[in-house]
Amino acid sequence: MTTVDTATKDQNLSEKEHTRTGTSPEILARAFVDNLHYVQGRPSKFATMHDKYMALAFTVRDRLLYRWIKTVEEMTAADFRMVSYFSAEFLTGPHLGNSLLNLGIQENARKAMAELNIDLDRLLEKEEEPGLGNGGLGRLAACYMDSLSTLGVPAYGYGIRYEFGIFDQQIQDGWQVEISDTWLHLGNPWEVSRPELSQVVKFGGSTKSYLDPHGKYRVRWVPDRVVRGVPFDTPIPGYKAETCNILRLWKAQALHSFDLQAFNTGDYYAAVDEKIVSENITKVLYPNDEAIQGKVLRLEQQFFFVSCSLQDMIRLLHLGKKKLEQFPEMFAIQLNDTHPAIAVAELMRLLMDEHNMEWEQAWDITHRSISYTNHTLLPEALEKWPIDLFSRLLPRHLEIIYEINARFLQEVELKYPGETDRKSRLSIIEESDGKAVRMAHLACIASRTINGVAELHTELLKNSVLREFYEMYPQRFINVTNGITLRRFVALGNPGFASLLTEAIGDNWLLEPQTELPKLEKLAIDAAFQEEWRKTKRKNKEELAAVIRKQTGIEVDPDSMFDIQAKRIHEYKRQHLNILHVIALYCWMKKNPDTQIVPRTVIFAGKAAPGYVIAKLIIKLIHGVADVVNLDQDVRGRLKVAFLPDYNVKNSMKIFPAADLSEQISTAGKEASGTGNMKFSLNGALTIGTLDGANVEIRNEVGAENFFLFGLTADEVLHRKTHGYRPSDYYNQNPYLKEAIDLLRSGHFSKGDQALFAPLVNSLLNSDPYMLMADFQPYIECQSQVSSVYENEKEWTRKSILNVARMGKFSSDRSVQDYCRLVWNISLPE
Ligand code: 26Q
Repeated sequence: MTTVDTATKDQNLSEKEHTRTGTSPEILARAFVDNLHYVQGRPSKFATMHDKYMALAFTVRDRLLYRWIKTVEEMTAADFRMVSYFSAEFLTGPHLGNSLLNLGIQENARKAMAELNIDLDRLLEKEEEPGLGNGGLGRLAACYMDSLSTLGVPAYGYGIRYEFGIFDQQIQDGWQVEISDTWLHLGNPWEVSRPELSQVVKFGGSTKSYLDPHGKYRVRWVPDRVVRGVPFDTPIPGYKAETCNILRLWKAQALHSFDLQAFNTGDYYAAVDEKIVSENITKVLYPNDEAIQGKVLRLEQQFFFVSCSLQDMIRLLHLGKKKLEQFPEMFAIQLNDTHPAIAVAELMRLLMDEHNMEWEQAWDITHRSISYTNHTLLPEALEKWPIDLFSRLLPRHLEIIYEINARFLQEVELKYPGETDRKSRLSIIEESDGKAVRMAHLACIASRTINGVAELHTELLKNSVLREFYEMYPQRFINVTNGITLRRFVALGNPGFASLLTEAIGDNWLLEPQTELPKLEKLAIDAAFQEEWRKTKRKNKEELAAVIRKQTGIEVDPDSMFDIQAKRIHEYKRQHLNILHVIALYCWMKKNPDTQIVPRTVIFAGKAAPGYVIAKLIIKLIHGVADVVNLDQDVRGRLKVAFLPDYNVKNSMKIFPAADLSEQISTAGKEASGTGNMKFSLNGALTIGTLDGANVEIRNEVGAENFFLFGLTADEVLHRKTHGYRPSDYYNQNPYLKEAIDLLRSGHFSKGDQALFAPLVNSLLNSDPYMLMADFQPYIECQSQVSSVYENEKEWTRKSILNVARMGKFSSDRSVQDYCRLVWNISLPE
């Protein structure tokens, strides 16, 4: 008898009838009341909205855990290869709505709540999202978890349970202010802690070599600190699927919470010191993306979760009565960028030092298990760790890395005899300006495959940042274009639109978008369908307008074009190019007070890394422009600007559905892929964008005629840079650009303060590393084309429909299928 049988046996009930597994409205209502009473400990009449949210969350969690148990039983029964997705970030977004959708019990839950006089939507609103990521990379990991479960691929997501996730953003006087995130303060009903599965992680100290009784050379690591890692499991259900995988996040805990000796001698602070220092490791998410800072705590975080996870995998291997040699057959480890790349050295150490394996065999196992995904082309964003910091924290790993490097450099010598410069460029150890460990090199040398996240990105990796690795190992390099889950970002975020699609083409588009969405094409010029299409968009815009009013006090007109840029604030993403266009439009409107033009609402959202001064200044500029434009009677009804604070997964689900125009305007060659571009487009927005990241493929799919393209290509950007780019020439030669910049310089958007935006203006005029000046004119011309197409409602709608019809490729199910085939060698269940 399986455990699943025993779970329902006690009441002699079938799965359908049992309080913990049944899904009818009656059973859900009963389970809810049960949980309200016996988990929350609240009489119904005193229950707060939070109590009710918790009671429903626990009700749903029971059903998830039931599926998880079944998944484990299946996993152990068969010899599956399992994915271990290693990521320092998982940006899951709220769980309740998504779980209801994936379990197929949205309607029944709504009925159950209605029975009890509770509005389900209000409960959904209560959920605070786990902000355990910065942006694209963390959200991608969450989309892949959804797809893995949906496709029935056994998988663990391994990461860090940060006590404080990404900060909450407030705006004060136009400036970003960071407020610490306290997502755990009311408890987290979605996780189950598993203290019995804790692992111990070592830090610091030194190594000692010795000969074992067989005369074999061995190394012992004598750490000066040990920390316990406690796993917290969150079940991740698939959509309409049996499989429910687990996201296993590690929390750091002191091994001994109290140093009694210190306490007894009266030193209370010393007594709790270990506890505080240990628990610091998983306290807070570093809020910077792209830019790196060599902070020891960050390396501690990375090593901590990687070590816990690898030890957990070895435990699972033994549990399945398998031998260590079978590790690569049982596990495919995916490194989500280099943040977990220390896994290479840690797996080697575990196999050799703790399990007695020889170097060659350990290396073979490591190489066959690990693959690496790169997410950046910015050389300054490649992770490296100063040697002294590294050796103090991980002395044994540094020795192992030196040995990996020595062997690798021999291989390089064989292939390129005498090429010393090449060797120093390829070496894991950077020797110039202070020795450092280059994590991308470590990852490349060990990995079975190395992938970029969009076709262009992979090509650029091969001929720029990783070129010489490509020359060494051409067969390792592959592309897997990113994708997003349509369940969260279309079905859940845009329910009206989803119903419209389902009425038109049936509901299988959520699982087979590549074959089903194209069925919309024949409706692209159907007048009645177009009308419905516009109605849903209009309704979404009204909802967003209400959010904007509530959050910012700004009134925006849902009949105007919603032109939206929502993403982290970064110079390379060029929010300031967008705002320069707004300034140019504003100038033009002031001079042409009576000309009828397409009214626009330009909306921004996104967080800046707290230490990124220019990014924060861009936020201030957007507010400065908004303050002027929104109050100016001359442009009334024609132009509005709004900055929506605190962009996160939850807010984004209201933003994507309401967009007419999606801004994807990074300097070509800088954005690895982008995934917001996909989310907007799949919600019916048209894109204005450069040939960057996945934009290239989006344009290929939707057709050049349905994509507003402008700007230099990646090749042209490079060419200009190497042939003396002079940004001031554009300023001097383009009167519109000059006027916009001069107005900005004059203090017009800073209450007369000419110094405030000077750093921005100077950067643009003197160096302009992201080539806004060169792309300005093409951009405003392209924007004016956008306006003229928008004027033709039918034409715009037709393009919008075709756009959605052709976006099926960008489902994360397709990405995960690609990984299964090209990287993990996992065949999908029928
Ligand atoms: C590294 C070291 C120390 C502290 C922080 C970091 C760090 C943290 C997060 C570095 C980078 C990140 C996040 C990067 C990221 O989100 N990249 C984006 O990944 C997306 C998914 O592939 C792509 O679509 C985007 O193009 C890429 O910018």
